[in-house]
Amino acid sequence: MLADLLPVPTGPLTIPVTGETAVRLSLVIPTYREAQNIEALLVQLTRLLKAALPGTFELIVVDDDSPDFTWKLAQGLTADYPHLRVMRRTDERGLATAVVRGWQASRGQLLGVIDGDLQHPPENLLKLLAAAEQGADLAVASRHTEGGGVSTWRLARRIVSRGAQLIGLVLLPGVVGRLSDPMSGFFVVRRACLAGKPLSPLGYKILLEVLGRGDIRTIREVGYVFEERTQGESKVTLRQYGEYLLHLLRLRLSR
Ligand SMILES: Nc1nc2c(ncn2[C@@H]2O[C@H](COP(=O)(O)OP(=O)(O)OP(=O)(O)O)[C@@H](O)[C@H]2O)c(=O)[nH]1
Ligand SMILES: [Mg+2]
Repeated sequence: MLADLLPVPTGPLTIPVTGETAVRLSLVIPTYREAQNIEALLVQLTRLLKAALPGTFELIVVDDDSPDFTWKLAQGLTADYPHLRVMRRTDERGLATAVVRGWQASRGQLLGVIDGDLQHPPENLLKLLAAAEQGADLAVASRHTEGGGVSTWRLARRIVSRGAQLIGLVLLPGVVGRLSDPMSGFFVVRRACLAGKPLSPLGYKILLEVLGRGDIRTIREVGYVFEERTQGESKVTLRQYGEYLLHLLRLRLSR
């Protein structure tokens, strides 16, 4: 039988009540029009995590009512995948808030996020988990540390990406300067570092919100290569750059 869709949660991110804490990792996969990728990704993640964390992980797809029915495809797998939960949002949109809603609905001691388009190689998750097990509050997959890279990005995109990081460094040095890849969308964080914090991100960069509002003491970075998309389309437009600047300003004003 298929599982029901998860209701969209409201209220703060809480520490799960005792009994439910058996979930070690809740990994959120934000999706918008990823019908061509979602099944392959869920198959790979399931294989990997069944071996690494048998019975103690959950995958949470948070889809913004994709016209290609990504949410429905994911829901179709729930009969075989009891560790999979699916949320379909219709009243709110945006990558970063999707991640927060997924975490709010989750039960894990560790909270993670990975893109739904296979650009984040799933096997790197094991290195992130190892870093968390060794005590890191936040373990980030980084393109700019040893072993990291951006495959075949054009020069223009590299410059824009680094330029955005520089602006972040000027506006929020204490946040953006804490690691080599503050724009990463692939990381694992201890739930206790975020519980009770007012998370209200804007745009794409959920990691900025985690760094800016969380109680993060130790950070580990793990190098990975950001792969090219082979299926589906990027959703990045100029709008995301504008939202990034507003997000930086909002975080700066809240400090
Ligand atoms: N729920 C939700 N997911 C989104 C939204 N926008 C993007 N995503 C998902 O977030 C992930 C990253 O988005 P992409 O558009 O691939 O952005 P990117 O990987 O940073 O950039 P590219 O290299 O251009 O693909 C993918 O899984 C998208 O489907 C959104 O508004 N809502
Ligand atoms: Mg992508």
